Amino acid sequence: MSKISRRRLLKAGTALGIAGSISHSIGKTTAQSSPALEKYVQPLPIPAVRDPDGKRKGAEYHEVSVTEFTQNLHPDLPDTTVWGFDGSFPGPIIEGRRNQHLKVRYDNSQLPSDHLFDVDERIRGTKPEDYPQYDGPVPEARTVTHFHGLNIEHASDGQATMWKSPDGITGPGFVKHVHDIPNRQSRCTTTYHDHALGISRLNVYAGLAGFYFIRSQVEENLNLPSGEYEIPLMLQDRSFNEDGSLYYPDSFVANFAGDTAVVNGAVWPYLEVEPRRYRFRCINQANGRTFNLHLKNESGTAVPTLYQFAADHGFLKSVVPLGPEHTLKSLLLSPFERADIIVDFSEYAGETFTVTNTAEFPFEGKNEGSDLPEVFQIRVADPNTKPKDTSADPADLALPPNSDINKNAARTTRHMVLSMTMDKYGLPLHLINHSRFFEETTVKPQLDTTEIWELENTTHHAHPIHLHLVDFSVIGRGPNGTKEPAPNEQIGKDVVRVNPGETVRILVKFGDFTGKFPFHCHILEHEDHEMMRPFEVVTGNENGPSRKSRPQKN
Ligand SMILES: [Cu+2]
Repeated sequence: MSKISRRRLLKAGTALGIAGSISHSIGKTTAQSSPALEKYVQPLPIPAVRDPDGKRKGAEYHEVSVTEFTQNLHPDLPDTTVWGFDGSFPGPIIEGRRNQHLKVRYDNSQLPSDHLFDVDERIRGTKPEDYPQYDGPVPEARTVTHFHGLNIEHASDGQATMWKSPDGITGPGFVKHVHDIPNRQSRCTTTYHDHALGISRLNVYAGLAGFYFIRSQVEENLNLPSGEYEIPLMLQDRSFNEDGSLYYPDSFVANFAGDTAVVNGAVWPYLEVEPRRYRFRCINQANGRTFNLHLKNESGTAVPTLYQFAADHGFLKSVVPLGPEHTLKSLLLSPFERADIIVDFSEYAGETFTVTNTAEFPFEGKNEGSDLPEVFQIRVADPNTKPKDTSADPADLALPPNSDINKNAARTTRHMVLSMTMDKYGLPLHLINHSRFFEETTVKPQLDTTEIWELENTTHHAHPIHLHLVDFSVIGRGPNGTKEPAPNEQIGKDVVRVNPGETVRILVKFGDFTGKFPFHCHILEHEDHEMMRPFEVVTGNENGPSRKSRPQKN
């Protein structure tokens, strides 16, 4: 399979006078239909856990390549040119242990200098004049890898202006090559993914994402299903051209979703399980699509309960059962939200479950049905002898106490308005407090203080709002921010869904590091087009040195 992408061929074709079709849709795009691909004909791939490349200053050290390569995503689809980490899409699992330092460097020097997709220069961050006090070049291909949800110093955060091009040009925010990760925080399932200003949507869609786990003794003491019974699930959507290449619109669209489900880099895969308990680490890693997941028994009978014990970080207050017999019927994940769940298949030998999706796109909080109604399939084996399963019963799993954020400690309340307008090109422009990314930093929490942020959504679509550096509690939602949040989103969050017409109230403690960090919508098309703002954690004099972080309880 040629490494030349369709887009590069089209560019050449246009130069020769052959017109390529260009979509100028500004709303939701359905311009492209992927080839029809048979569902559930290939097994779910499980990403490998990455071995460290050695040690540096006592910390395990990883040096991860960022390259372009081809990978087969479905047996009936020609190989797809993607970008990925260590030559795989998604990248390998990088594992940290709580309170043990890890150092990671990303090497993108072998990446092509032209992008896999068209870079729309109307979007901020794609040209030198977009940056304040910067007159260097802004190459088309640039990457910077962010570790999502980590309690980490500014310089290691992998922020939007810290990008680097394959030939070594660095963005104005670039500080250092090696990310220093202290892992001084609770266990979590999270992700490392691209965050380059103005092209994050393109880089992540090209494939730049992988799992990051923090494991802890506290978690291991719970006796959860482990080893081959612990399954990571990275949920994405993609669209394809007939030649197998990824389809993404040539011009900016504010809402784009693929028409094909991709899980762990495979189109509509199936997973074979034994009739026993499994743990699933779920992340919605789609650019902009929300998933509202249900199990459907193909024989029309009952389905097992999904027992959720963690959201983005740490542990929930207690296990939350999800399913048709419970208060919460489904697992709702907006982009980059996570869920750790246990499912017991022991009573379902020989049965097949389809994982279905009822979230509309773009998501409006209605759950009225999806254009992508199926995601993957789970087939339970029917062996002669029942497998031995000594893992804990999720129905009465006692979860470790969380170091809850004290609501009474909040001294500052900030109101943030999520709004939509049009930019000078007529493109939909989503903003936070009517401000763009490079405007003055006005949000300056004091180190070691707790704040309440009120996120008011005045637009017609839901926005998943993410804060770097911290995890937070969700203390209210609904029209006035006073409705109790669902039990599986109350604590341990770093992304929160804000539905249209809602005000979501979050409780945030700025505990460990000073410095500048972004908060943004995690719909990548919105984030790329200005729905991102900075906050700066300051000490009394605003310029105090970055303080060492302290271990947390679990
Ligand atoms: Cu948004």
